[in-house]
Amino acid sequence: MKIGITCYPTYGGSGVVATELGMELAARGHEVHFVCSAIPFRLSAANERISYHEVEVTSYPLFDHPPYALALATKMAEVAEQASLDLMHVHYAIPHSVSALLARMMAAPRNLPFITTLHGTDITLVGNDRSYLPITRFSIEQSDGVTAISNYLRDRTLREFEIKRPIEVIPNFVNCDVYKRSDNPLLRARFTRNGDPLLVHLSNFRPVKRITDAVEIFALVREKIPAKLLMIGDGPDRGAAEYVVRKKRLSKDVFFLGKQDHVQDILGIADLFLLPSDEESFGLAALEAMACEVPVIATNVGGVPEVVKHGVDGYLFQPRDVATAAKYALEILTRSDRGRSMGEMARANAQKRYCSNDIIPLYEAYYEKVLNAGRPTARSAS
Ligand code: GMT
Repeated sequence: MKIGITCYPTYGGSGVVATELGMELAARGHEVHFVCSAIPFRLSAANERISYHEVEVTSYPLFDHPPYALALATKMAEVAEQASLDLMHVHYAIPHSVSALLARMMAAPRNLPFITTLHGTDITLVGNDRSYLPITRFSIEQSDGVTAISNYLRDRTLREFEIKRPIEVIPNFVNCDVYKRSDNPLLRARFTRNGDPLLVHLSNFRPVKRITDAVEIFALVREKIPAKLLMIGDGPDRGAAEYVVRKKRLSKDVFFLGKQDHVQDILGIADLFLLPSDEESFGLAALEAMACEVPVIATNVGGVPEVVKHGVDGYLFQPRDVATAAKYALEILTRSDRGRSMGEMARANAQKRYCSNDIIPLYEAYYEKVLNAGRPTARSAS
């Protein structure tokens, strides 16, 4: 198949999923065209079946806001024509599904179906802003196929947007051959020389991630045992988290590593993953940690309980209850095996339910289903 993929290229879960999906599809023989405003940050162009088409958004003094959605629609239609795309697959509804809808109309009479994958904040935050709700609902209704990355997100979208069409759940995935335990002693020695436990957090540091809570949890752990915290990522709340670190005199114990390309290397040496978000429709970073045999302590919100089983892969706690999270963290880290058996269980569960080898074929089958539904014979038969 020839597949166009659009996503936000910046540090964020939806871009990661779209990029990993494109690379997995190319490895399985499909031709993949990324149509984005910049190269997605995890995209390695090692595969000849992957191309990248940049959306150039020109500005003009008259425009308060450069018209990204229109430039994107134009580029999608152009790429569809030049590369004879079979379909477009857009990640994050706003504004990508609206652009794909325009591109489908521009491409007519050529058939250019599009699939929208909902990731979370496109529904839970942006889509619920009254001004965005009608157009988000419209573009979801108009999509040729819609997927959501958890049951929670599907149910919430159907309920809050009063959507009547079916939404297929295709969960996020992890490449279990790439994300695995590495126990790299040299890398570990960069952060801890005497075997102290390593806690880790990974996100885009937006307010919804509550990264100051990650530091607060660590501070409570650090009061009881020596330990280090690795903060991977960057974003608006980094300054606030650095302030808490300084205030609690933890500067020697907390490392802000910035945006990292190969997060699996760091996850692979960690002992515990912290995900204290206020809202999380899946929690991809937690799954990546689990695949690396790292137990997870996460908030009991959104789709997280579908991924992390309380008492099995780690523990769940109520948002902002840092004391309970710290208690769970200490319970794991002070065990004689420092949570290794829980980590092994976490990997086994990640492998059983979320390996790319099992999830990518679900996308392929869904593409086929959408393509078949759009073929003239199928239309006249229905
Ligand atoms: O977490 C973010 O704010 C980024 C956001 C995105 O769309 O880039 O992440 C969402 O999509 C991820 C990938 O499907 C999910 O794992 C995250 O749970 C989801 N974030 C939220 O729901 C807050």
